[in-house]
Amino acid sequence: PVDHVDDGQQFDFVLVTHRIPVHGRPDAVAGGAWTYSPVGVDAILGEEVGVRNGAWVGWSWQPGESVRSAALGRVHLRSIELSDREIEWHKEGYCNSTLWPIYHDSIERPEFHRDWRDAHRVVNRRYADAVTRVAAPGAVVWVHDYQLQLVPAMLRALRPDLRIGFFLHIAQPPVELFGQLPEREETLRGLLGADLVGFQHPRGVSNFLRLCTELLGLEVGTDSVVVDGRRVRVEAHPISVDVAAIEEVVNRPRITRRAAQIRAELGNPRTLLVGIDRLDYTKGIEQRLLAYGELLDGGQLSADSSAFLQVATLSRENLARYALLRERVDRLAGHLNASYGRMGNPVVHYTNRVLDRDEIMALYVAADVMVVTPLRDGMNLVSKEYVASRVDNRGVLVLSEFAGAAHELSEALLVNPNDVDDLKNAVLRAVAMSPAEQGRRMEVMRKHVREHDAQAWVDGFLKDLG
Ligand code: GDG
Repeated sequence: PVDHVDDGQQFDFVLVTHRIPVHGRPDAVAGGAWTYSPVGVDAILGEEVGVRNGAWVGWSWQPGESVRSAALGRVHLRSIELSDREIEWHKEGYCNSTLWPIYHDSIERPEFHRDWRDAHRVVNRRYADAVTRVAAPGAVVWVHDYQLQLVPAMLRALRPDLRIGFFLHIAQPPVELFGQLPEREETLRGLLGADLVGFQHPRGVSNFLRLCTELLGLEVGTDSVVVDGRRVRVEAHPISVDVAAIEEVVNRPRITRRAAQIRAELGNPRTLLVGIDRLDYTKGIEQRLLAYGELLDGGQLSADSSAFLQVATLSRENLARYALLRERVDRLAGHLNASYGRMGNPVVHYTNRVLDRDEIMALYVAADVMVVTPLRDGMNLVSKEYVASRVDNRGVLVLSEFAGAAHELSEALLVNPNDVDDLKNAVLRAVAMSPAEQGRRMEVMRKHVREHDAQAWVDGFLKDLG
């Protein structure tokens, strides 16, 4: 729980994300407090805000709240309010139904509505205004992700004294896709308000530079763009996971016991394949289940020797295409169980529940093969978390070449998830892989994520932002 403060204080470091990691209502019962609960990347970012005695600005996911400030130790939270209409038009509309599909290969068709765009502009402006109130002269401001791409330029216009960084968590599309966006120029100009624009993958950098030339006619170098006489740096800063924290958790006896218990509950299959994703059409959940089904069908795998456990936490449930996806995956899992499972012993274990962090870690420990097959993914932290969790250097990662992580985790079995045969072959190779080969591959990948962990990502970005 956090205390409320609203003291007009200003800060030398301001982190800006669409949401701040709190729940509860600051003005409600329960002691009138938010609960501040950052996990994963949020925890690392929160530590950085604390170390720098900074402020964190974002939406608290609470409609119509009245208290907007709180402090947890040295983390000062400042919340942005969004109306129900803005949640519908800016978040569910523009962010999740216009931008998200375009930035994911238009797997699902993007929708364009001027009302959504207008709400999006208003909301971005609200974030920029909130930052100007808490940023001290010359402060460093780090803005995150696709929901807030207009903020850097708005901030620069309001406060040219600020040092502004922007990081995009999803993949920057090439001109052939990005060019569909009616607000393509406005979006690029929004980002160019920053001093440093960071992407997950070198291809994000080259796509962005090409967009600046082709759509804005700007002069670009290999890692910068000149705009209005200013040089904007454009760099790849692949995000990562807190390897030390993950290693600490998976080494706890309670987690190893739970991992063994999970395997026992699933009938101690010789090979346990696991997938963990938000239920999103970009994650390739259907593709991997189809491939697994064909392997059962062809007799290359059996329900006696293998089991598939898929965690697909519900997300964006208000949107029709996510509801339809849920129905399709439900049907597919049901079909596989009806065809290949036995009474009381399903072959696909499928849940939409949000599991707690320890349970996710136990699943990583339990998984012989981690199947990560997105059709497009900025990075994909699940693949890096799995690698970080394999302290015994065992286990195989099957990874889509369309995840940003494939650029770094080259010792994974890389697949094209649109190619069912390729997926099937990779799964069979994973199942049959010798412990020696598993160890050799996992060791290389573990070394990489240890040397490039989440703290290194934060430090690298902020050092270059200067
Ligand atoms: C976006 C980009 C980029 C999942 N289920 C549960 C749970 N999780 C956790 C995982 C992981 C995180 O959620 C998912 O991260 P991903 O990176 O895989 O995917 P997105 O949500 O799409 O994230 C992505 C990322 O931003 C960061 O830049 O990598 O490309 O799309 O940490 O462990 N955690 C808990 N219960 C669950 O049921 N506790």
